[in-house]
Amino acid sequence: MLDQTSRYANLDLKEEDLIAAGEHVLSVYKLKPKPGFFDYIGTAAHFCAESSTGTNVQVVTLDDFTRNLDAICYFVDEEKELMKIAYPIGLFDRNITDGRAMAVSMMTLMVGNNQGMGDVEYAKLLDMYVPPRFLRLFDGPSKNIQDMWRVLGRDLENGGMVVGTIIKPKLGLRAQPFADACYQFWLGGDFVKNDEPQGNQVYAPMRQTTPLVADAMKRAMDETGQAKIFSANITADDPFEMIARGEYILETFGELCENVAFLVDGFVGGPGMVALARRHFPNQFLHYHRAGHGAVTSSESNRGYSSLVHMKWSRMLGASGIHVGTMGYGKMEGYASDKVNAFMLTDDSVQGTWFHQEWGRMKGTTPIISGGMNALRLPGFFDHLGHCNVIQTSGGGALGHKGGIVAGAKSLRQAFMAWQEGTDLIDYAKQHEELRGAFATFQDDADTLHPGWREKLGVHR
Ligand code: RUB
Repeated sequence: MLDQTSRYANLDLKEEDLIAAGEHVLSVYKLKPKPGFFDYIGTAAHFCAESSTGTNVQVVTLDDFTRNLDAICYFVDEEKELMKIAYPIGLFDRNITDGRAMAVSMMTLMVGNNQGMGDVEYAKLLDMYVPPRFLRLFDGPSKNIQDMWRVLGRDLENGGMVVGTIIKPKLGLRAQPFADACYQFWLGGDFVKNDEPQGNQVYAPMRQTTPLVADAMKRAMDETGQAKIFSANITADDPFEMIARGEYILETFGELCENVAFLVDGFVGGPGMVALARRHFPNQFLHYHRAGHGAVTSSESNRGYSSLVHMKWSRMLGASGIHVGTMGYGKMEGYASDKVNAFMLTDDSVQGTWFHQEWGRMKGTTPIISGGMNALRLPGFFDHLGHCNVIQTSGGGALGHKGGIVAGAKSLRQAFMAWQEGTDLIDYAKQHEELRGAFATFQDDADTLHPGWREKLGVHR
C-alpha cells in the first residue's frame, strides 16, 4: 500500500492558526493502527486520505485543486493513541436547494469509510470543532424549552423542570388505557411522551389513539387550569409517512397545536430524519430520542463517535431537545463527566473535552433527562448539573409510584420544587404526601440516597 504521509500529514500546522483561519473542521480521534501495515503517522495519513480526497493508491486524476481539499493530520500522540485531523470545509456537501450544509456529509467523511479500514484496529471521533462560517450554515433549533415554558406559562429565563413521563409499558397498551394513563399523569405533571417504539401498532392505531390523547389533554387542562404537552412519535422509514403522521397529529390536536412536540428516533433514523422534522414542522418542538446511540458513543466502544460529538451534531441539525442521559444518577450508562454534553447543548461558549466551541448565538437544545429516574434521584442530579432547566421524564418513576400515576407525577414536581427552593427532600416530604409516597415506593433508593429517612418520615418496612 502507498505511504501517504508526505501528502496527508503535516505536524507543523498549528491548531491556533487553523482556528484563526476558520476554514477547517478540526477533530480528535483515538486511533490504533493494525500491526503489519504502516507506522502510526502513516496510518493516520491513510485515514485522512480515506476520509477526504484519497484512497489507498495514487490516482491519475489528481490535480492541484484537489490537494486543497485534503484532510490533514496535524497532531499525533502515539502513546495515547491520539491524533487530530483538519478537514477543509470545502469537502462537505451542500444542499442544492438553499446552499446550506449537512451533518450527514460530515458523518460520511468523518465517521464513514474510516470506520472499516483494513489497516486500522479502531478509531473513534472524540471531539470536533466547527468554525463559525461553517456552523452558521446549519439550521440549529427553531424551538426549545423557552418556547415550551411560554406555553406552560412559566418564567422565560428560569422556568425550571418540565415534569414529564413516558407511558409504560413500553409497548402493549391499547388506545384507551394509553390515553387514560396520559390523563392521569397530566393531572399532576406537564409532559407526556410516546416511548421511542410507540407509534401506530395494530393494537393501538394512531388514528384511534391520537383523538383519545387529545381529548385527555383537554380534560386535564380544564381540570387543572394548566397547559399540558404531548410529544408524539412521528418516526418512520418513509419521510412521507412522517409528514402524514405529523399533519394528522396537528389536525387532531387542532387549536392545541402548541401543546404538541414531535419525537423522532434520530440516531437510528439518522440526520435526514431529524432535518425533515426540523424543516417540515419548524413550529413544533423537535424531541430527538437517541435510542441506539450507545452502540457508537459508549465509552466501552473504541469505534464510532463520542456522546459529545453526537450532541454537537444534534444541536446543529436543529433538535429542540435531546436525551443527554442521567450522568450516573439513573438506569442507563452514564458518567458525572457527561455534564459537559448538557452545556454543549445549551451554552454559547463551551469548553468541550478537547475543543472550545463558540455557537454564535445559535439557539440552544434542551437537555432531556431520562432513564431510571424518580423523585428521590432528582436533587442529587440537579446538584450535580447546577440547574434544573431541563425536561425530565420518569416512566417507571411516575407510573411505578405506589399511590398511582397522579401521585407519581406530583412527587416529581414536588422534588423539583424542593430543589428549587433549596429545601431538603425529606423535610419537603413531611409536608407533601406524594413525595412521602415516593420514599415508601422506592425504598432502596431512599436508603442509599437519603439515609435517616425512615425515622424522619416514620416509614418502616
Ligand atoms: C425511560 C426510558 C428512555 C430512556 C432512554 O424510562 O426508557 O427510553 O430514557 O435513555 P424509565 P436516554 O423512566 O422508566 O427508565 O435518555 O439515556 O437516551
